[in-house]
Amino acid sequence: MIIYLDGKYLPKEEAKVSVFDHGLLYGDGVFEGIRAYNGRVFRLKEHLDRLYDSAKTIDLNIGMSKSEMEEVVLETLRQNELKDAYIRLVVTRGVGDLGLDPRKCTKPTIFVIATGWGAMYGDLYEKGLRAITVSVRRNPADALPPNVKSLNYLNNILAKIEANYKGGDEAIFFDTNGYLAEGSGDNIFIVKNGMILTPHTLNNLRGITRLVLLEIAKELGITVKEQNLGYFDLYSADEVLVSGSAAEIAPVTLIDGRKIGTGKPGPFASQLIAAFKSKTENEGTEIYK
Ligand code: PXG
Repeated sequence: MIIYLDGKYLPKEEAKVSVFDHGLLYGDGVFEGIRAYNGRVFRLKEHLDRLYDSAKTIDLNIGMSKSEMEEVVLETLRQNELKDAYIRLVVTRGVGDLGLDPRKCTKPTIFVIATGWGAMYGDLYEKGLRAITVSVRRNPADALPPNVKSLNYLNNILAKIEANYKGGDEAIFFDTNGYLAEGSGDNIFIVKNGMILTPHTLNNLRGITRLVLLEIAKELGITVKEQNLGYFDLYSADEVLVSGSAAEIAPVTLIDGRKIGTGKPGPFASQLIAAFKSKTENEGTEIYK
């Protein structure tokens, strides 16, 4: 495995970062999780735009243009001879001292890992996920905006731990106002009376897969409403779905022990998953031109 690290393509064993890196010491940095399918990187531009917007929000200067970064991602895939891959692109504040002052970090650390990774939820795409609504709330937008894809994932990890203990495959977050927010690593959708309902994006990550799902819904002529949602909408849904670059599109069939709809993945899930598969197989930035 070859890793890109700060201008070099290195064997995995040699790709090491400092213990003084603020990405490690404080979770100070940003990242993207991207997939490549069939020799193409899916929605690369969107991922790069979000990476740079996240960095801008935390006042982190990546010091490399988006087109240079695009080439680094593609070259990492080529170095590893990958056609289908999961790509982790990380930019940290860089090496500093033991104080948290980011001004001490003069150069960001940039690395890209590319590896083969199949379906995250295995056979649950056919069976459906068991989800748990967790007591831990999504970070409020006026504290750490969930729109920033930061290296500080403790909020999400606390949610995942709670879901794990309660027998769930995924956690479902509400925000501090009691509105439905998202999963620990995916966005959430409710199907009700033939419509797709999903929260606005102030209390969740602006998922790239979320936008793809909304695009597919439009192409299929399905009405989508972005609105505040609560427990009522979740428990009484006909279908519930989650979306993410890692998770792709997955049906949720059990929430807090209650069956959603029939308790089996529904027709919207299968239709959206099929359309998503066709898009991922046919669209994206070519790796080997
Ligand atoms: N919400 C959160 C909190 C996320 O972390 C999404 C939504 C979906 O966004 P995209 O743009 O991917 O559709 C994410 C992304 C993992 C893993 O290993 C999860 C994500 C990213 C990378 C890895 O579980 N979630």
